[in-house]
Amino acid sequence: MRQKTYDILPARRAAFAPLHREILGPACLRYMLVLSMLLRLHLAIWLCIAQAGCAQVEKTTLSDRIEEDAIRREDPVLISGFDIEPLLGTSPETIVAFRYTDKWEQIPVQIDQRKVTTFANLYNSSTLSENEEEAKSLFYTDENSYTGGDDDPLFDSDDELVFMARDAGRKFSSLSEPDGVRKDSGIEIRVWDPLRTNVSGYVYLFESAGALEPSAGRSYGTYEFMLLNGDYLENYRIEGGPNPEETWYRSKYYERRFSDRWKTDRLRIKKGSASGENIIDMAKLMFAPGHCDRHVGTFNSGAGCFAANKDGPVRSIRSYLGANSGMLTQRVHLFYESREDVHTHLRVHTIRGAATFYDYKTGLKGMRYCNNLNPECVQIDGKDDEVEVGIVSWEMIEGPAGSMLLSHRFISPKDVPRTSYYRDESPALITQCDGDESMWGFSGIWINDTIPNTDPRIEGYEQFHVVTTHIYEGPGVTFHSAEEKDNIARNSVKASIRKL
Ligand SMILES: [Ca+2]
Ligand SMILES: [Ca+2]
Ligand SMILES: [Ca+2]
Ligand SMILES: [Ca+2]
Repeated sequence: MRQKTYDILPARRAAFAPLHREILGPACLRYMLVLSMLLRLHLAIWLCIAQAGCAQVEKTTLSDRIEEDAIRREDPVLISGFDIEPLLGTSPETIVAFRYTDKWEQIPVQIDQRKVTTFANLYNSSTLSENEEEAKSLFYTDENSYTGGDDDPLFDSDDELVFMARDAGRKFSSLSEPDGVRKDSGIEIRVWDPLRTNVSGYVYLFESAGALEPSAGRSYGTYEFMLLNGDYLENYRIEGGPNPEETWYRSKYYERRFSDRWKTDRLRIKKGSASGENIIDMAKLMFAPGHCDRHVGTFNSGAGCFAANKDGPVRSIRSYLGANSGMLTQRVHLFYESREDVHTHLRVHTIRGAATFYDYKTGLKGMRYCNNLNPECVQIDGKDDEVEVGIVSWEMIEGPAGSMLLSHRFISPKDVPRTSYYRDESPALITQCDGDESMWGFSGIWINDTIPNTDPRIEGYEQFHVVTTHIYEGPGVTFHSAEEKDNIARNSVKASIRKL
């Protein structure tokens, strides 16, 4: 809108110019110049009002801006209890959220309770070796796993509150609080984009007076944890699988299937004009390509457990452990409507390397692969390509079945010696540990060097935590846009709070 205002004025000025010089005399010219300036000023003001351009520029909120350029639509705002002190001690079922536009609108908010507990507890004890008593971590709680519920059922400092950035509204400028909330319970959360510090949005948290639900009657996705052998607590084979599943996360924009703890073998993108075909053969893990002593299949047949499975209105959670001798090695999937954050916590004795790959669906047509080192995307067609390897920060596949951007972030340690890997070969010339016999755009991160001890049960361990943010889009995401999305994934939305 603002751009339009600027475009129109010079055009008007040009149209007046010949009139000034050629038709009119000097006195009349001065008069006309003043008149024309006044007219211009008037026109500018009029355009501002008519297009609601000027008055709203100052007031533009994060959510307005998001509507305009579709940025930050995917992103959550995460706040731990520690940072919302006034809310501590409130029952999570009574915390509700609103945005203010010209009226109050309820938005979905979710509280995920967490607690510090031992790994032995998650494994229902006895299966771990002796030193495990000291080994603890912070986990999302789940009544349907051995993690159990939170020791403090109220909102406490290690619990996490989440809502979507795009649900933010304007700064509240009304005298009345929303209906159905407890008086004077309001908290203002200002959210802003660290990449555009002049743009803010606001979300208001209240305690429900009784009738309002945190979900606001909406849900951005559905997670159905389905074990084929029956309920987890009674039937899960913790000491060794297989533990077949038919578990799905589904949202408006994508769906992913798990058929065992570490095995995810269906992924469909439904955003934009994406065809909705399954794009993956499997997500794969191993020490190194072609080395099958440890891989997804052996992880699933070894000991393991779930810390949490949760279907929530804002996001869903799948958290599990157990990768052979890395019994404490953990993966957490946080599913949002068009984004998925996959956290890997390696907790194992010194190992000779580790690799995480996607192998795409054999025969899937028209898809291309690129990453930050390879701006010229290559065709995924079962015929090998020239691809430069090195430290990649992001990767993308794009085509008729949609786009998936993978933004990799090493949280701890920051610098892990590593390289990337790409192979497009059908049939494959090296052993496939899992999945079919082709490497169809097989690609990802390969730590091709010794990783020192990361097991907290062994003295002198190092933390190892890596996150891969998956952004799901329709076909046609460009290299430039992928770079931008990667940058966004690295700069999460910020929040600050104020008691009303
Ligand atoms: Ca807690
Ligand atoms: Ca709690
Ligand atoms: Ca190729
Ligand atoms: Ca394959």
